[in-house]
Amino acid sequence: MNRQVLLRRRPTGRPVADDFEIVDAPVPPLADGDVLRRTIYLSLDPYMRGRMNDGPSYATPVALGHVMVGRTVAHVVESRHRSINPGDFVAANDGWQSYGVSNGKDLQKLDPARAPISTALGVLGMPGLTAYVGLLDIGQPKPGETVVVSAAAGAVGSVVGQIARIKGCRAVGVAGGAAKCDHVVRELGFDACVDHKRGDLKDTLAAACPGGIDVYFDNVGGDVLKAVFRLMNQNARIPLCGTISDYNATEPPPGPNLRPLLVKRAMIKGFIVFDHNDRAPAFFTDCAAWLREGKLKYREDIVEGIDNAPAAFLKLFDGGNVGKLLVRVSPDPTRPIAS
Ligand code: NAP
Ligand code: FER
Repeated sequence: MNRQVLLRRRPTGRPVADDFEIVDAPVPPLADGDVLRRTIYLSLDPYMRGRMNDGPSYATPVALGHVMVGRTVAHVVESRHRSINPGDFVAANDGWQSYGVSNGKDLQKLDPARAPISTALGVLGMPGLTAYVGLLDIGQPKPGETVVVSAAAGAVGSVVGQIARIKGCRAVGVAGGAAKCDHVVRELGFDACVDHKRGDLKDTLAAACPGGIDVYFDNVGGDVLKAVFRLMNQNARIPLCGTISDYNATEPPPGPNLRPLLVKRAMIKGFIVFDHNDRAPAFFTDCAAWLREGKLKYREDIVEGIDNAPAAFLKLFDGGNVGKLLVRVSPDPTRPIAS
């Protein structure tokens, strides 16, 4: 049977368990050319919150009663496709379910010898590419500049700060709690990390950025963005990647004063990773090399079992995850669980 997590109801504010429904459906039969795969990892990402809403939006909402969307890493169990074979590992877009079937056009083959297959959802996947294009193409960091990134211990932010260091910048993270900040500095090698839960962000951020801020890679919006504005240098760049602090808001949050953008001739630019697929080859070459050389580290937060996906999803909004949030839907044959 195919266990699926469906969108049962559109959430108001923070999603709750009753917004989802867990069902068992039959695995669909294969037509000629089709590929059946078992999900190993499901990626949980903040954009999924937007897909749960109705109304005008950037992307088609998940229809009520349908499987929640999401990118997956899977093991091919049966294939009627010419070049995809049982035993192959693939990245797919099967969503929150334990099996997927398609004609294979949407599948990307993975080589477990090249990198752990789970990295196709994180450091070598969409979040990694987001960090790469947002920082390098939009942020345009120069050696010696100060780069600040929020959600610094997360999937995107952790890569942003490490690439900033590789490019000769001072990397300053903003993260929730002392343990995360410690991880960001000690394990990921940032120069400093400021705890946004301490409440004195204006002062702590200023102390961590004595030369001001040249690039702010914004993952959260809200109060962190407000604190950054005061510290911007002339011609600062702000790649606007996400505003997770308001994804569960029920009314529009009060906006910051934008005047410092004018005074500092700063540039703020929104971007969406899907418009930058032309950069995927360069991203993959660079990040795979940095991983092999030990210059790029990553952490994964792996939750066991698809039934736990709805509760795990909320970690993104509570700051409960360190690193890329994944659900292990079935065992990973390339990486047996240590017990
Ligand atoms: P993530 O950072 O792994 O997880 C989300 C983190 O956001 C949480 O762990 C939490 O960390 C932080 N957070 C949540 N609520 C917050 C708040 N109110 N104030 C400050 N921090 C808060 O997630 P991710 O997948 O890497 O995504 C990060 C951001 O990038 C999101 O905004 C996402 O929408 C965006 N994104 C955009 C694109 C694009 O194409 N533009 C692509 C991918 C991702 P703390 O504990 O540190 O607070
Ligand atoms: C995200 C937040 C916003 C994201 C994408 C968007 C992929 C916007 C997408 C669009 O407008 O098409 O986390 O991740």
